Amino acid sequence: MFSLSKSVVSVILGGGAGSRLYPLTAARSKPAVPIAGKYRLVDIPISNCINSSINRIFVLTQFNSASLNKHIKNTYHFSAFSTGFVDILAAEQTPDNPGWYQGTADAVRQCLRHIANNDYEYVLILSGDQLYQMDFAAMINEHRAKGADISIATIPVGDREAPEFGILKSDENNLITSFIEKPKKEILGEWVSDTGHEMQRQGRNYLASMGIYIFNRSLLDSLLKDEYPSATDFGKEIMPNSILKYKVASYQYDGYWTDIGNIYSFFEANIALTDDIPAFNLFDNSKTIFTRSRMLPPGKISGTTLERTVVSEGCIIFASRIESSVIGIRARVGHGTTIVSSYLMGNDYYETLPQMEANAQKGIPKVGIGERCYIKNAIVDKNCRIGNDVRINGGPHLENTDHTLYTVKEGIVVIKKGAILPDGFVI
Ligand code: ADQ
Ligand code: ADP
Repeated sequence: MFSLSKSVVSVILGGGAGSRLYPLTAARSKPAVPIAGKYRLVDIPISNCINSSINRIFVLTQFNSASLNKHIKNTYHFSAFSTGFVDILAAEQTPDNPGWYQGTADAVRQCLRHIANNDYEYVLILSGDQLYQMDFAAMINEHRAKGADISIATIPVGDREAPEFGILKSDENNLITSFIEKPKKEILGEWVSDTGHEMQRQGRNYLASMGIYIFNRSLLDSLLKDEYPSATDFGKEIMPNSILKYKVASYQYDGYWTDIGNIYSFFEANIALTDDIPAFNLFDNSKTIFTRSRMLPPGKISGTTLERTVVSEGCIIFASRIESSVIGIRARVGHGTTIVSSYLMGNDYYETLPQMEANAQKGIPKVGIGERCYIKNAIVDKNCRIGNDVRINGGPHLENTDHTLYTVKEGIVVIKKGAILPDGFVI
């Protein structure tokens, strides 16, 4: 009998150089970037796999960060009666390979010898930087029912987004007939598909690849090793070539899905969690997002008006007002402070009172946000020390810059991990 846990392994592409999420990726690999106050990016695809009964998972990452290892090791434990595991495969030097993964296909090729030690029929390839809750079982069932060689999950997108994605066309049986990676705006007209009445009404006229692929085991082996041994990317090389030779199916998805590969989309996806009914639902019993259980104390909040705010465990908050913001674990916010449309990632530890006193004598602010601050349109990475009367006013009026303490990208101010902003600092 077919069983997902016995027939499928999943490979999560944890990230290339990670430059689009800089400075959040300055000291950690992309899968370890904290999201939604208490999770890490990699928890999203791993949770989708586990919720779909796929429990053999590889995370491919460009560099092996201590925080990613610790997070995976402390979070994903499967019982002795299960075949499940989450293994990190970091790019490694071998005698016949000098260095990093050159792209998505190269990353999978370099890891095949580790993956191939398992028993499986299908490989599910996922991106590590997307926010969505998808049942992969339905996609795999359709792949099998169609007798496809490859399936690509697809979603209708509009004119603005189409040039950022692989765009494809399919026939009446949902088999893909043409594929182009990141088409120029000028030729989009040739790539319009019948996406259905509701999607067309929303102006979503193109079928985009979600970068989620199912490959039959033997085909993936032969594509990467024999047919295209020097291809580096799935989107640029493997997919456009494969549709000419193989049965490649489109699995159309119309739930919430967003790519969070850059600072602006990462910021937007986090702030969207504060909507009254967020498109990405953290409160769904059947689609738990797993993460490390930390045994943190309950949050303590005093004198604060909270509007559409998501607050994680272990916070100590005395602010005046927090609005449309995500407050991460162990965050500390002082009296009189206002925070609007911001994501505070929180802290890794609490300072003791003697540590705070010793630091105060040296003029070093406490970990967290001080008193009477104003923070808007910002991401504050972990363990920052923001003094009193600090003003951070992000928005489109700011130019992109990279300062030692912070970066501005598309109007979003990112305070770097562990940065110390003295009293009265203004951005
Ligand atoms: P992109 O996201 O632009 O397009 P790519 O940069 O190759 O493609 O990244 C895909 C995923 O792989 C991302 O999660 C990325 O972090 C990761 N990745 C990239 N290089 C890697 C490397 N060297 N090692 C490990 N991981 C790596 C792709 C497809 C498009 C599709 C979009 C959907 O090519 O066709 O439309 O995804 O988001
Ligand atoms: P990141 O979340 O930025 O990727 P890590 O997960 O590697 O970082 O670091 C978090 C860990 O570091 C926590 O478990 C915490 O115990 C520890 N840590 C970091 N700084 C301190 C500090 N100053 N005092 C005590 N523990 C710390």
